[in-house]
Amino acid sequence: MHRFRIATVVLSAFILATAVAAAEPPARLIKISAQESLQWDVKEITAAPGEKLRIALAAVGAMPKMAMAHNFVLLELGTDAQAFLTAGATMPDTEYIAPAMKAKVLAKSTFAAGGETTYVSFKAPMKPGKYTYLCTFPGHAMAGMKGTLIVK
Ligand SMILES: [Cu+2]
Repeated sequence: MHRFRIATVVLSAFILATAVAAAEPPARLIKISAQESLQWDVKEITAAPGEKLRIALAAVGAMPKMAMAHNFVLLELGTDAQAFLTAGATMPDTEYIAPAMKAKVLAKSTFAAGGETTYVSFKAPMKPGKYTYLCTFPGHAMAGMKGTLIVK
């Protein structure tokens, strides 16, 4: 009898844990299309603090990775985007992100090229504000591959 009660308690706890896990909302999927014209079609994302987001960045086109690749990098609030890009411009081995600037990166995807899609999941920062996201491939952000994540 006693053993049965323990089993019931364990089972109840398991059911409760499962229910809590199921109640957690899934990440909101945001699709961004990266064109060879160096433009993104999503230049503004609005999210709640801590909201789970999943970016799907599609590299439209057929150019080789060396010549044309795109990533999604979200920068810490108040980061000087130009200084960040300049520091990493000659560093392809670290995805054009200078090691000294690593602390400024809140989230980043790998590079995608030639029709590939790259994904990155993260939680929106808790602090409200306007966060810059951009592609670190040299020249791309300044041409138009950047946008703003508005947390409010
Ligand atoms: Cu790019």
